[in-house]
Amino acid sequence: MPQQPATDELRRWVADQRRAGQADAELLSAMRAGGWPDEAARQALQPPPAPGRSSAPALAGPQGAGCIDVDGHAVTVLCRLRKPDLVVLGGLLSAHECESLIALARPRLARSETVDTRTGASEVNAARTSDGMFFQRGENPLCQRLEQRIARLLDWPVDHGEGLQVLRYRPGAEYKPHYDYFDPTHPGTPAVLRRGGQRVATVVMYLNTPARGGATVFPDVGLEVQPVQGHAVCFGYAAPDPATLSLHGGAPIIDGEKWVATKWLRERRFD
Ligand code: PD2
Ligand code: ZN
Repeated sequence: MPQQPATDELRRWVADQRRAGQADAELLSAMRAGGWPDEAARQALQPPPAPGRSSAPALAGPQGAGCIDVDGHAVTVLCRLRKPDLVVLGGLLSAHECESLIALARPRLARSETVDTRTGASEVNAARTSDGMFFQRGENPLCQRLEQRIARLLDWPVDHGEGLQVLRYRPGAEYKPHYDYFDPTHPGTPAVLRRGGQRVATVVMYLNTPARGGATVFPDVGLEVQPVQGHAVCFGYAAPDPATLSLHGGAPIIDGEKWVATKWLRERRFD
């Protein structure tokens, strides 16, 4: 929990300033200069969570220890952490589902792009040397089934999720440490947030077991999750803030290939 959450009054002030044409980066500086803690200032720039729903899926909560039945599919909890809010799951996908997703994605791979939050445009990024593609949400029965499973497991609506992304890493390819949320101080972020709001959680699903290398790493806490076919690492970040310790990356592949599917969850409907 934040030490001092954004108050309604602070949110009203932000709304007034935005109407007056102030950019979020300026508002953030003004709040910091006014003595607001970083987390409260960043929160005030985000829409408040919908009533009855927390701002991110609860992953490391007390519920669902051991083996979880998700619509007849057995998923095992292999590891839980509270900071970052993270679980490692076994058997989220069957081997057949992994192979099918790879077969559907392979012909559509292109050099991976990331969103440049200064412009809102996608561009090739040297920090990410994989090939990738996006499925539309619900594009085929397999995507629908996996989206439904993730929604049930994390208790987060299907329509709050982006379409599945598939990445292939070849030897030497990596994804340098980064945050998956959009940086609220970047000028292009408000445009990106108009569609679905912030990202609040990530599910990285391993579609194969690489021969060597390719762990998903969390440098702030020294955690390395080894990719194993069908396993997944899910982590939440209730605020777009480094204090969530959600910094993570894909370590270089040393031998063989690594295939993952990533699902990002948004705070609101993503249409
Ligand atoms: O492939 C991974 O391990 C990885 C690491 C960091 C994937 C992502 N980020 C991502 O898709 O955001
Ligand atoms: Zn990531």
